[in-house]
Amino acid sequence: MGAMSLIPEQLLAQHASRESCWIVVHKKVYDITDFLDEHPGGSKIILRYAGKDATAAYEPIHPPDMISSNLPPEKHIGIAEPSVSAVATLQTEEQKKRELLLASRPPLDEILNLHDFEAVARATLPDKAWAYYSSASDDEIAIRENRAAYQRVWFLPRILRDVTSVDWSTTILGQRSSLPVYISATALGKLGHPDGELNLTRAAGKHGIIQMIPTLASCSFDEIVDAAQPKQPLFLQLYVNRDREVTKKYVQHAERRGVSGLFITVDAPQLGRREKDMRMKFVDDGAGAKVQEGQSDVKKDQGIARAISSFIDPSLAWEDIPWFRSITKMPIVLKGVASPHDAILALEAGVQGIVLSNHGGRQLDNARSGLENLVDIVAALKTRGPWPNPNFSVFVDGGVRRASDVLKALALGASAVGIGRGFLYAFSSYGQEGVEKAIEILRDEFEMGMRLLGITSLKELGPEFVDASALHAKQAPQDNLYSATYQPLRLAQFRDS
Ligand code: 173
Repeated sequence: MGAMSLIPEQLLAQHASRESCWIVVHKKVYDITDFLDEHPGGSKIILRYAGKDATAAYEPIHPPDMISSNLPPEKHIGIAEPSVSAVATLQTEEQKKRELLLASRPPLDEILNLHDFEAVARATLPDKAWAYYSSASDDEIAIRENRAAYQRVWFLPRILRDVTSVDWSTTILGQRSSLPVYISATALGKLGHPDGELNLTRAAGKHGIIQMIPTLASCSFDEIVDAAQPKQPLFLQLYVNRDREVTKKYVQHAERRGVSGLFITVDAPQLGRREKDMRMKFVDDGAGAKVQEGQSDVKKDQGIARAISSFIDPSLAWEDIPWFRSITKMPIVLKGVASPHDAILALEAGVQGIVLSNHGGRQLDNARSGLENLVDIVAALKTRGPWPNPNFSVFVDGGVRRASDVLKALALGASAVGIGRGFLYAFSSYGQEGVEKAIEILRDEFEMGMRLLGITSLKELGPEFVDASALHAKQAPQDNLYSATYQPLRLAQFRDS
């Protein structure tokens, strides 16, 4: 059959089994029978779409050209008759429910802070998307501590300084930014909104802030860069492939397209266990019942992220850093540093910066917050040369919801701060407009925060503006799973009379 054959519904229906499995993606028909057992998400999920249009399920979690460029040409069967996709565009019950919820969401001008976006996202996102975005690892102690850490830092504002005009703009790795905030990489944007990461690109371009493009975006790298304005600065987050040629091509392509910073993720040699995400998979597939039937399929309980992360190279090591230096002139930043020892190694390795992060609490649980680590890491860096060091930036992410959080991190030595989920929830709830609103809210908060601190420029910030003496005095968030099963001891009992 030639690549342009028109495939009718009846023919597709004859290839709807494990023995012969055709699926439709973006109107094209593919024979994926031989690939079923290699699918990182398991064969079962594909078989659900055997002989049908799988576009809606495929789209959020695969780059657009993944199937067409990886499947050999002889498996490209043809084009589906229009009637096939028409059936697929009928709304599912979940989509209908979501649309109703979206119709009654608060109007944007009633959204006052980044928490509001999170509340709307929680109420309106499909369960699977919310589980994937919101989940963190193990007992979710680290994600909650990220937030709590900011509340243990207190301000020491100055008074009677002329704060008529206040400027919260800065430069990040040499690029202008209207806020000391960048959009941190988060994967799979189309789970939240049909335009996915492009919502971020467009809003960032309009308001002069910098987006870090995720390796595992739903939109392709080029779609994102094409959506940017001329000269709009962009960074790239990198998951390093086991096949270094793939990584080299990707990085050099990004540099040619004008990306101005490479953030190599170094805290994810294996993905953390995000149990909200994993449990969603059980519910969805009825996998519990399968286990009782004695079938085992190692892939079924992994959750979305684990299923698509098998390409990430766990052998990545300090010895690889010179290679990255040799393939690109972009500034290199290591994302996911926690220890002062590693901060010093990074400085000595000649990279241009580090992100103090526990990956939004999604990797090692109980890994300390970036904010708390900032204090110790700045102290360690000060022993190794001038501070602030114009050639070595320290960024922080995790738990940031307000400009006051950012001001605390800057006072303690951060160059800028990353926000991931905050912007993700903004576009999941309101698309590009939501992201723009989030940026405007932060801008208002910066204006007020700086005036009340008594500063007119971010350069004036320093440790004297905060009391961080309680920062190390952690009280771990509640261990909820343990609490739910713990049976309290009982005291001596009186006899029944
Ligand atoms: O935090 C994540 O979910 C993440 O970084 C990731 C990694 C691999 C695949 C998808 C997401």
